[in-house]
Amino acid sequence: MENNKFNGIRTKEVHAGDFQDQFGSVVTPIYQTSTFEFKNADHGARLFAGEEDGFIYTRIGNPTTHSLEEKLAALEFGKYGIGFASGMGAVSTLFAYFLGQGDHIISTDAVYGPSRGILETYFKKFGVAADFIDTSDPFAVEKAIKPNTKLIYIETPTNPTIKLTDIEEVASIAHQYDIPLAVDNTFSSPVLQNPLNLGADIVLHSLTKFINGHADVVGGALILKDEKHHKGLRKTMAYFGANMDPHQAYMVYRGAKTLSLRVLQAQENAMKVADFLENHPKVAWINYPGLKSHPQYDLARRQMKGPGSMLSFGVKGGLEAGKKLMNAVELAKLAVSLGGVETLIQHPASMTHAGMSPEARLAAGITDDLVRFSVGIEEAEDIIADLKQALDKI
Ligand code: LCS
Repeated sequence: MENNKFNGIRTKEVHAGDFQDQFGSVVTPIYQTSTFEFKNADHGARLFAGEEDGFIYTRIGNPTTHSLEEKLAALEFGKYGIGFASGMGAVSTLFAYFLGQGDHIISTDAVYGPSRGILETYFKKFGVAADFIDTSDPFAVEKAIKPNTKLIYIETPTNPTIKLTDIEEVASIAHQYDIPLAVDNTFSSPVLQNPLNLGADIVLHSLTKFINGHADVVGGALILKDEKHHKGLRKTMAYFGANMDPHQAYMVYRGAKTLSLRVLQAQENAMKVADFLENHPKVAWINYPGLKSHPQYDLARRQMKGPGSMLSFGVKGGLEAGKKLMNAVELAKLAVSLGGVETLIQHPASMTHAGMSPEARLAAGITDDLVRFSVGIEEAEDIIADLKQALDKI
């Protein structure tokens, strides 16, 4: 299907990126091939020179992966998509492409643990400086800009503090200084937030989460409009061998067809779960941008089409009480990752964000009592009944 002809989001989820093969396959097949035969020597040379579109070698590109890339580009209102072996493959390629020795990057303090970890360890080793700040304050972003700042990389809402950054404001500041802005949109998915439409230059997704949605594949993507950066990022991806495998691409391609149905159902459940938790006497606090008590409720309404299905909360009695809760739930699975059809619970300070120093965690608001909850598409009443019986045991 030609992208941009039928524009409804569910239509794009189902059809964007499809192409017609010689057999009339309704579904893009898995092109399980590592390499592609050239018609003749000149054809091969033209493909390598970039003078003609086509496939050369699966580490650089593959038809199944390309279908997914086209679907993602359509969903995020971009021109180009690049698939990766994982979300971290996309993160590391993004940093390697934009940053070199002596450069500086600004990022969100509560960015996904390993996205911060790779800057604090590997990129530091190669002379790249990083500042992790509270990007929910646009003035703090402007203050942190240095002459050698080459990229601003934000996550909104953040994992796991569910704090928002105003994408439009930060994009406008970044562009005043000619700095590209990349946004990790994993927590919202393209259903609820479209950073490119808010001025961002690049969108990043861990496809492992909402877009695939079935907790059976790891994958990542970058989506953008700029042709030069697309070429450069794809080349960097191929150098690193961070490419997506065609079978993996097919799985995500299939999962993405029900993206809105899943995201909206999980969000409806999350509203009910958040209401239940906010009013439960054993719950000390809760972060969910769909609640009026969230300090950025108004920004969430302006910037997002809905508050999503990720929330975090603390139980009275702190970490020990939180551990009891995590051990007592029966329907929710105690596991990292998020955005799948199943409800998951985890403890960031000892799991996803354990790699950060305790001081950095506290500064970013990732307190020891914080429990993260990814609401699935099961019946809301069952998810709530499970939480209730677990809270009763504390
Ligand atoms: N960005 C965000 C916001 C994430 O939550 C994750 C993974 C990544 C990037 C990296 O993607 P991956 O390589 O895993 O596909 N977040 C995880 C989490 O919260 N629990 O387990 C993984």
